[in-house]
Amino acid sequence: MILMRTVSQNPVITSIFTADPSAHVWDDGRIYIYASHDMDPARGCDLMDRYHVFSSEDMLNWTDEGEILRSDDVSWGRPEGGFMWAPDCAYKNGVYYFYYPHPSGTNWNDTWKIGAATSKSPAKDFVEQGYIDGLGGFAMIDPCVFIDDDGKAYIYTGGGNRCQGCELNDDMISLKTQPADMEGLADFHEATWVFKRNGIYYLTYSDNLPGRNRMRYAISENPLGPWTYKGIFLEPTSCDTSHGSVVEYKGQWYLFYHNCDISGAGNLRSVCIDYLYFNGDGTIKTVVQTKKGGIKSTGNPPVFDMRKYHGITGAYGNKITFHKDGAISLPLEDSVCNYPNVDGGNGGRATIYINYETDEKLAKVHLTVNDTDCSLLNMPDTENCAYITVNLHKGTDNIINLTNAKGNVKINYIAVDLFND
Ligand code: FUB
Repeated sequence: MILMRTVSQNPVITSIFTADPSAHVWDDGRIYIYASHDMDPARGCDLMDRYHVFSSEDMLNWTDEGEILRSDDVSWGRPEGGFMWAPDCAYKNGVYYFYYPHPSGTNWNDTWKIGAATSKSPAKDFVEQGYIDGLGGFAMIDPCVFIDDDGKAYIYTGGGNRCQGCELNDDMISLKTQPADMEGLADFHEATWVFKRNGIYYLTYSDNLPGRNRMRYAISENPLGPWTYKGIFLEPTSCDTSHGSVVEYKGQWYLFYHNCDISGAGNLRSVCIDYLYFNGDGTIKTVVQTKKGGIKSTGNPPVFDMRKYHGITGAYGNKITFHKDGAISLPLEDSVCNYPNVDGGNGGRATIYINYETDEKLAKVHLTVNDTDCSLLNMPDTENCAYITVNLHKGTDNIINLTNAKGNVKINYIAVDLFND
């Protein structure tokens, strides 16, 4: 059975750790999440290194669109990599602009810049375009780009108790005005998000409550303020950081945020979604954080065209148990399961679904594809399928390799769904 949700649950994405969700609805009618990726094991937020994008039509089932950028791709980035923090994406005149904070030097805290990458597609083929001159410096992280009804684009950054905003030029990667402090925010920490509803501009952000950041908001009649503080709308989650985006999709408003429910660890976070409601006067009601059934389906679940593979390996002898039905048990750390000869079609993106059983609360398996590291995959006992989108070669010589990283786990089979890129 491949992962298919008919009832919503939080966290939404369980197979890898994702944080800082920026959600956008694009012209293809789908909703996309641009998230940062907490690398497991974590070292603070230092090792965060790559961005995956997720999309959906029904809000319950999320396609992993694959990785769009990692620190190795950033020509001007710090030599040690990591620190690919909360991103955002914007669309203008046929181009998608992906914005991300990243330090340019070893001394990361003093060298933050806001990078930009562009593509003609919402979730693939992004090409790095350098960083935006005039932004950045100490703690100026968490870019948010808002495009107003008149087509004017604004960029906001902020961290370390300071939030700034300014207008972008039409090229979307240079500044039209000087960054100015956003006035009127109470207890601003980071995680700026700007949206507009009924002619009112909203600026949401996380506050400084020690170890348990909440989300607050302010409103204005202008995209660059001054702002009028309005209150807290997300109480603490299971996480010390808080970061979210507010989006309308098919007539309903949602809050995308993250918590630590899967890991129990502050730097291994997971994206969640809940309804967001407004009062008659435009103020925001406190978001109710749900575990199951909090939101309803808004459309069709995805259609799969799977090729199914059973594991073939012998290299690790008695560390692996083979089952008559083709399943393989990976009972020890370092036991390995190989899937050679996986058909990659014409080559390109493919989602690998791994059907498993485990009694562990949170088993973990390390995935490599053709010797490329593709992260640790979470296998919580509340699920039976983990999935991730990777790149396969053209033809049938792809090798998928699973190494047990934590806990006993039985791999029933993997299934591969090729994108029609
Ligand atoms: O994910 C790294 C950092 O943690 C983000 O940039 C902040 O907003 C906080 O969520």
